[in-house]
Amino acid sequence: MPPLPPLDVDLVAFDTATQALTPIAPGREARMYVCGITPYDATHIGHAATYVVFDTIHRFWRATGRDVTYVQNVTDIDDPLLERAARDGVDWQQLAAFEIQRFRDDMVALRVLPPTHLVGAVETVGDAAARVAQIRDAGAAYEVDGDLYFAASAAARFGGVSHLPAEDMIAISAERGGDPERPGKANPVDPLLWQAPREGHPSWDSPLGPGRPGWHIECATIALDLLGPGFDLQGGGRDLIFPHHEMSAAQGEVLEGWPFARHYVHSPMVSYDGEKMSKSLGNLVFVSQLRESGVDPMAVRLAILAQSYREDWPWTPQLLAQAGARLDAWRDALSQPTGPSSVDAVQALAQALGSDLDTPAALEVVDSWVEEQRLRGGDDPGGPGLMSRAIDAFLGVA
Ligand code: 5CA
Ligand code: ZN
Repeated sequence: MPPLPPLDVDLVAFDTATQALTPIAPGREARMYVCGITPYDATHIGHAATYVVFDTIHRFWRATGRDVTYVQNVTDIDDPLLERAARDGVDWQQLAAFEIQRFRDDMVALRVLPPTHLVGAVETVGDAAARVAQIRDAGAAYEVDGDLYFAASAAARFGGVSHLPAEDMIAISAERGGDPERPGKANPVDPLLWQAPREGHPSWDSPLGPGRPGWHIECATIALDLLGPGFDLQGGGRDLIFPHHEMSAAQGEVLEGWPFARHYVHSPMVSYDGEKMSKSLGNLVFVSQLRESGVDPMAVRLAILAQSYREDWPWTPQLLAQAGARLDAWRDALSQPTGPSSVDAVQALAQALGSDLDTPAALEVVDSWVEEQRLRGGDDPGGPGLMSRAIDAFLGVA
């Protein structure tokens, strides 16, 4: 992070759980958990947009003088990963390792600051098993044909993240990894905590017997073990509100008390060709492909930052063209030896980001300074330098 003068601004953002604008981590320290990739295919613009949103929060905290602990997982064992590896006749661990490296290269190119801890589910199977045992000992688990399920009703605040009616929960869980139809469950939405070994699937030995952890307990375990309960922000795309973040929060409540996270912030879904960009639909624009075709990753980042995190948005080639033109104009203005003073503009930039992470407004603050430089110039020798450092620190644009 390039040095900046002290800026006394807090972050206010929209909390999914309270459905209200809320100050997040106004103290000296911030603890954030963001759900990471399932590494069976390349990073697409939707993933990139999600990690840029949370990187902008990460950068905001660092640029305003906070200590940040940022944890992100990698779902490096999961059914879609095993299916893709089987389809392509490759080892699932090699596929995961390859895609994790490609993801990291994409993030470096987009200047997404690395999390403090990037943790694979495979590395923490033992920890997850210990958490499953703790939930079972608390009386919040039950068995169905050898598999262990979480009794969501054991958490008094269950429902407090998504606020969905029961019938919507059932429908959505069927689409997102759940098994509401399975006979023998206490509640159709209850998720797997520990899955007994399946034919042809990897499994691990544990005090619970052999098997592997369910998806939600993996993230709850990593968040609780590395951040502790009541961490400041649980993040991820909006597609994770239910069941993933609802279930992690409920398991966290049973394990360590409420709240699992103080706040829940969700990034919008990026669509392409009229539908959510997703690996299962195949309507994808990959960051790595754009890079290989010579696109400046900073233009990709600016195209993402030009969108509000509060609304879903469509990716289009025009967005990239507009971002490229903006980038050229900024670089031109910033490469001059002098310019207008940028002290007030940098304050306004921080203010815009603090006010519900208003990245479009933050870009317009820079645009105004750039336009002033183009039309009238200025004689402040520190103007372009301070502006460059603020753009680098807050927006991650070089
Ligand atoms: N491994 C799990 C989280 S523990 C997972 O959802 N992986 S993922 O690879 O499917 O998605 C990685 C991140 O990108 C998640 O935060 C997800 O919410 C987000 N994401 C997925 N598709 C899109 C999209 N089209 N637009 C924006 N964000 C997306
Ligand atoms: Zn997760």
